[in-house]
Amino acid sequence: MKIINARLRHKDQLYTIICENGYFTEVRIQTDVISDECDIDAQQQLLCAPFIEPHIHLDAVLTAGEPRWNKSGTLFEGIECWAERKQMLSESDVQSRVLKAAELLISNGVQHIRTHIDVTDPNLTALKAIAPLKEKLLPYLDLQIVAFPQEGIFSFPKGKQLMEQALEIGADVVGGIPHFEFTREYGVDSMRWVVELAQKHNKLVDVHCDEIDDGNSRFLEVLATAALESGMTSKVTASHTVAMHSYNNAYCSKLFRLLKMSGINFVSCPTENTHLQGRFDNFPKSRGITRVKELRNAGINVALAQDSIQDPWYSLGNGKLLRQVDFALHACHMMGYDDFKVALDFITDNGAKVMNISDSYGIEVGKPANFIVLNGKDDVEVIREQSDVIWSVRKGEVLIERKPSVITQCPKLCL
Ligand code: 17E
Ligand code: FE2
Repeated sequence: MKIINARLRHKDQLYTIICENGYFTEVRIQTDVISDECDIDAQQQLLCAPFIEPHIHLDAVLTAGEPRWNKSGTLFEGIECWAERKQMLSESDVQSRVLKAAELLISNGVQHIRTHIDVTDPNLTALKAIAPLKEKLLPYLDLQIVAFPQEGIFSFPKGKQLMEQALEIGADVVGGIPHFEFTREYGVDSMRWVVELAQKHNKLVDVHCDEIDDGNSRFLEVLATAALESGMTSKVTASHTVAMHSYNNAYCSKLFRLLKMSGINFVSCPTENTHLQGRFDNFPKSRGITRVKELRNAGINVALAQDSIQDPWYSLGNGKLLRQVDFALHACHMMGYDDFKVALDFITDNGAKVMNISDSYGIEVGKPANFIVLNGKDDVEVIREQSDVIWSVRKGEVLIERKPSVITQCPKLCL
């Protein structure tokens, strides 16, 4: 496959790119625009590595309103609604919804997904339905599965056994939810247990950590310490961490030293948590987003994610990661030109670090020929215009191709 006139991130020149047998074999600078024979003429638009969705609950997609709507808009009512919907799961119900969501994500340029699957179910119905889809979806995307204990590990009957069973069935990542455990002690113990379990089975860790507007929810320090002392470091991710929004600055300043030393990653879900958090506040209401800008400026890896596609927690999920970037830039005061220039890192390279796939991710000779072409020339234009994905190519094969929308009538006002 030959691609011409491609613009790469942070580069001034145009490029010709050759892929053979599913890998990039040449990434060559052009001196000018060319019109050679080719498979894709990128027409001077941005070609970059595929988008990454590093945090989504695929078991719950497309269930909003079933069997009832989350009226309070809180995380906790969402968990109650889901506990009722969970009783109704079957293999075909789960698989058909997951495949619909996967199509939506693929059509929006995503090729790598980390999904949290609830394992607080004695039958593990969702996990058993989704584990075989990893193989089926491989031509289109890579799927990492987190064994996610939605109702707790220490606070749910046979919680530990279910987590262990989930790893046997095919989970790649060990999850946790310390702020939802019955007691602080359970939460602390669960963090140590999760890291030990992951080490024992050579798995990654991704914890829903401190997803609560309680400035006293401090399980992040326990997780980061376990990551540091176990040597698991960047194999560990802390998701949500919204309590950090409510931490006092003196504590947060001390905490950041540990976070840097630990090497752990962060995932923030800005639209979801702005919707779910602040629900117990009077005015002013907290935004419920972790300190994305401050973490990034401290050199800590932060990726952005959607969390939900039309589920009991959030009903407007649409598979478009550019929306998350747009939202985070606004809500986290990242509106400087320097912020814009690297904005796509949040849904590309940073997500790859979370998923521990950086070695095989990116536009470089020798790496798998996975890429997207966007209808915009750089990070700034793509974010501002919320550009469409024009092509998505995987292992040198076209997955999607889209015609950019064309205006057929518009008043001419220019001089
Ligand atoms: N479960 C949870 O604990 N938190 C969330 N944000 C979602 C599910 C979507
Ligand atoms: Fe989540």
